Amino acid sequence: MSFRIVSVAALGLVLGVTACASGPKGPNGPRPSMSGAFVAKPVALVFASYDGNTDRIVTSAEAAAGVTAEWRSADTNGDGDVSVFELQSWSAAALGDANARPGRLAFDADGDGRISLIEFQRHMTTEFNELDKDADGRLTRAELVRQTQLPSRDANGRGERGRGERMPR
Ligand SMILES: [Ca+2]
Ligand SMILES: [Ca+2]
Ligand SMILES: [Ca+2]
Repeated sequence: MSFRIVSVAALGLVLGVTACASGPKGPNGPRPSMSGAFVAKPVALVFASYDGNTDRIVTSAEAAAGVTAEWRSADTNGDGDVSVFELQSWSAAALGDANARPGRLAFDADGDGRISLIEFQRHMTTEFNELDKDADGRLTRAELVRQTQLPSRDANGRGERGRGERMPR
């Protein structure tokens, strides 16, 4: 098992570009890629749990049902809103840490300190669409995990390349 959970911030920056730049189509690709660890955003784990028919693919319908049930379970006192306190408990249980992202700022669009069902659905839809790279309305496991690239090998601390591999013209 070489899975490692890392923060959303780290993922978003490092990965989007490299996935496009180096596809699996390389003609000489027998060498296994040792370039980095496989990682999953915490919210990807949540979506994976919505796979109702266990075919390892989460459809938008499964996600919609899962998100609604998720919000209901987060509203532990049943008052029709998820408070900041309730959200923290939910984050700790569902995302693995009370401070994991997405957090309150992402969910609470109107800033009233409560997460309505609509707000929860809207942001989770955004997360779904970000994960759904081919935009086919289904999340495959390949879309839920990513492989990181190691920083460059030179020991000079110049390891933060990888984002600007493609120079703008
Ligand atoms: Ca509540
Ligand atoms: Ca709100
Ligand atoms: Ca997809």
